[in-house]
Amino acid sequence: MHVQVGIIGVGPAGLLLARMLSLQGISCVILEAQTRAYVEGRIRAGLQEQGSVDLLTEVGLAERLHKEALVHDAVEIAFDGVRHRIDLHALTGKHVYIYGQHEIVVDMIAMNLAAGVPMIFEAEATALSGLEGDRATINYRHAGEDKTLTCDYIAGCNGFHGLARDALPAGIRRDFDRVYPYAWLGILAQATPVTNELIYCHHPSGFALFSMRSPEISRCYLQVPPDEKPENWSDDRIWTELQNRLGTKSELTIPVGPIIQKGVTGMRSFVCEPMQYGRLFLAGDAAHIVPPTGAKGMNLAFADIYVLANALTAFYKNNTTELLARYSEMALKRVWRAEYFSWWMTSMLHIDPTANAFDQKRQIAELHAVFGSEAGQKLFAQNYVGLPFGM
Ligand code: RFL
Ligand code: PHB
Repeated sequence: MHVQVGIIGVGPAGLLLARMLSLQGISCVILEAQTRAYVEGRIRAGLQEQGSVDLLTEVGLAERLHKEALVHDAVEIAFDGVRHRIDLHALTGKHVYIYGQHEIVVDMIAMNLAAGVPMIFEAEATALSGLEGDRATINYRHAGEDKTLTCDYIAGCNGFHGLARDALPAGIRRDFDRVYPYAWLGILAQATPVTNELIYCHHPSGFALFSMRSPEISRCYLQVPPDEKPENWSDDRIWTELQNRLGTKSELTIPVGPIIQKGVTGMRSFVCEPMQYGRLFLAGDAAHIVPPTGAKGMNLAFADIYVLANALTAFYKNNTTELLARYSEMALKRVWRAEYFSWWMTSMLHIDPTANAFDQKRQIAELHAVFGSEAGQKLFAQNYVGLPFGM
């Protein structure tokens, strides 16, 4: 089988690319190692930037999102026992949206299938070749058989633990990496969110985040050691610690309810450069990872795809390879801004177990400097709501 673009991975990146290409009449196939039920049930991101929602709306993928998403004007940052409300909309004119990544994935799979985009589940890409030649090949395994797909271009949208990045020759590829000395214990609970906005907490016992998926479902996170086991955290212990980290001076009492999911996520920053080699283009987590604090991972995947889909469209419609040749440079500019912001927000709000007394005092002073001034709040807000796509 030959297609113009072979896409590896039914995640947000691969699904948006398939949608944008199919709207332009560019043929593509998506290969996915997992089952449809698995990818549709994978609980991950919750916060969409305005730019992501605008793009999803433009390509007809946001009908249900606009009915069900919670539209937020502000977030709260709690430190030194006090909650500070950051009015994102007043500071930037933009909103952020709460709508689960898996819901977007459900919507995008349905729309792509309805548009006739072939999607092969339980098809694991095993090798890429011909990247320097006239056509590229993806070898994959499906239903117990080895198969091949040839294509003009390959989009490696296969997430962090995938093979696409490894197809870049060692002499060309450069990795930039930082692993943080803490992780997040994330829970999903049948409990009313403590307020109707997100609260990010800096607390001597560690960071906490109060988020949500709906007015009935809370999504909360606690900073834990990197090797923490979720089994060490009973429901009681989780709720007690969440209440503790919300701060003793807070008048809020957290509504508790059954915890329906819990898991530990490691925290790292990672960038692979370049994001393109020959006929292979990397997008989303396949090329870069951010710690989840700034809620940037999926939004960054969409921003990459915006650049890549436009470059592929320019090639197939106008026969120009200029944008394709500049893909890596253009995408990386925004990637590094999001990497910087995610690192900054993470470093400001978490307790670093290696920090000394000076570092601890300096961290509190930084929080006052940023959130106690309008200039600081504005810098935070502009980055948090998301930089423009295609900047
Ligand atoms: P994905 O979603 O990992 O999809 C990659 C897909 O590729 C498949 N795959 C293969 N298929 C075929 N052959 C192979 N060899 C393959 N290898 C892999 C995989 O099965 C998978 O289906 O990558 P993509 O599309 O780049 O999307 C990235 C996002 O998923 C990720 O950045 C976000 O979830 C990060 N993230 C957040 N991002 C936000 O923008 N806002 C948030 O609020 C937010 N919160 C979060 C998050 C991530 C979290 N965790 C669990 C890491 C909160 C958490 C806790
Ligand atoms: C989430 O709801 O999962 C979420 C929200 C904001 C973040 C990270 C995760 O910064």
